Amino acid sequence: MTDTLKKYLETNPVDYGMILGSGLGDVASEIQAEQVLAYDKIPGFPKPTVEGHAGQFILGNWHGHRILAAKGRFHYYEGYSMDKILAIVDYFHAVGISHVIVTNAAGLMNEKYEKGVILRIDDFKDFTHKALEAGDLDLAKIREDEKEAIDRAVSQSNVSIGHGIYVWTTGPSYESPAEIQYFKELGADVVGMSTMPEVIRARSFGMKVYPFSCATNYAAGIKKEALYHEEVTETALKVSGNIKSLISSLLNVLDKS
Ligand code: 6GU
Repeated sequence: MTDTLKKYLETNPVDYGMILGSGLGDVASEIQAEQVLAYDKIPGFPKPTVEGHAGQFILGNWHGHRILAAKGRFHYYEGYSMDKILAIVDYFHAVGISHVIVTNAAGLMNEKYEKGVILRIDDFKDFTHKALEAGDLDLAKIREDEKEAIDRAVSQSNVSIGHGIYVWTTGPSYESPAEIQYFKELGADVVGMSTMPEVIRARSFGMKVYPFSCATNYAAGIKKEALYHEEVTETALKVSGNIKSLISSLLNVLDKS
């Protein structure tokens, strides 16, 4: 089997890549598709096993900007090796993408914010002890030019966002209230099961990275109510309009820089 998308991209190159997290697949509806390719049509590509992760690349036009979106990603808790977890970023690199927008659904710990907030991820904490396999941990921290581009995009959009530190855990289970209390004391703002290795690998390739969390639910013990899995997709869907606006203005800013 040959990879027709990669061949097509050799003659029709694309600058922007985007990874859509749990429940955020709807964000891709903003793209006028030029090509859609299921991951299982790509030789050697892993298959997502998680509900809410479609497992396809969508190449197309986002309000005048060409972009390759990955709908569905690979997680450590699915049993994948780091090579498989990084298959999407490695693919972006192989087809010459230079800027990557990375999104995820995460649990909120910082009570300064409310459920549904979008956060710019400024740095990561690795509680899996696997991140080094993706690259040097100092690549996790956002670069000044990336931060400036995001802030300019926010000021030109109708969306307000926060910023913070993301803790990467292996999953698949959520944390105990005591673990969340500990993460809070360490200065973390959101917790999730993805993104950190992708960001490190992308920066190690020299790509510009724009990482965002959508805080779809409060982490354990933050509020009296228990968390439930459907909350992730419910909130992600509500916030997807804001994410679309933010991405549109970020692409406008990046095109001009
Ligand atoms: Cl509370 N924890 C983790 N590890 N990942 C999440 C989450 C919580 N909420 C959404 N993703």
